[in-house]
Amino acid sequence: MLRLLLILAVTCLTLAVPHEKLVEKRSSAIPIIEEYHVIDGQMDWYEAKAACEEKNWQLAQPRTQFQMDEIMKLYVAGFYWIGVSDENHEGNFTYCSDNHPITYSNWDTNEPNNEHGAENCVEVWKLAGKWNDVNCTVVRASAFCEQHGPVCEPHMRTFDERTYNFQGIGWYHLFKDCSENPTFEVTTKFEPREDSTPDNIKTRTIAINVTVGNQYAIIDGRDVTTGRTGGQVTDAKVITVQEEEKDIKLHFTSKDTTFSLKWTLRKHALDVSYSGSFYSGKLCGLMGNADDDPRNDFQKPDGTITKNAIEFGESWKVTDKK
Ligand SMILES: [Ca+2]
Ligand SMILES: [Ca+2]
Ligand SMILES: [Ca+2]
Repeated sequence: MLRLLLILAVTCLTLAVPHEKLVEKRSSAIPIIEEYHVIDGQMDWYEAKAACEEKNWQLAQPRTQFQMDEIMKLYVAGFYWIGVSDENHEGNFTYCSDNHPITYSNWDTNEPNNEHGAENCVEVWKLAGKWNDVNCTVVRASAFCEQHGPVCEPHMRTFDERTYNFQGIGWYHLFKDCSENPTFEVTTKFEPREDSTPDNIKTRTIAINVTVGNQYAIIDGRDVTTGRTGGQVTDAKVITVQEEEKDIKLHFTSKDTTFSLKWTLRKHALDVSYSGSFYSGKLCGLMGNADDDPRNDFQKPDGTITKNAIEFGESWKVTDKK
């Protein structure tokens, strides 16, 4: 069995290249918004959120004044929910899709005031796009939704060939051993490419860490370090790294399976393939579980499955690594 994955930040033209699978990564911090929509109605915040998600949109989460201005082109009158709340931690407003702290706000005078100690959801209530915190269960507002564009951007693709939009920044578990006695993990660090703009983040891989048992390889750009964290020096070497002119190739073997990574630095492309059967359904991370079923690939570390690509992607963030 041979599987391939490619993290590649390129245009759609590359889609035509045979045998290569694109990995689309899209920012959790600043998603690419294709379009804003209004769903009219008298809803509470949760109903509004569900109404957007029903259409495969999300409650609008304005992250810049430009985005707020775009949203307000749809404003007619009255109240409209947006995807901002401080439900999780009083006073710390976050975006509902990824729980990241808000990077932009447009509070009305004397807001947010958390009136009666129970105002945790945000509505837009004036033509100037001003925000008010209000009780999430108040049934009075329409929904501002945002639609994220898939189109021709680079994308992630799992071992089971599920594509998704995720451009997280920082260290993530690309894939790891989730069998009973796990032995390896592969983490990658993503950062924005030079041609990213605030409204259109495109990330690339800048470093890869592989650990297999007590052996490790750290690839940081062109710098490669391998070693072991104890154990017998006579242990067979299980990670091999080949540095070539255009790419760095890494192989490691666990059980009956050999994993191969090929990182083509200038193309910002990371190819992953494996041959073997032991790890079918026993992998986890951004590349899913490799059981041939793409539907269950958005499994989070706690075992639950989400439909939300950003929630899935962020759940595999390595939080203790800079
Ligand atoms: Ca509050
Ligand atoms: Ca208020
Ligand atoms: Ca799967």
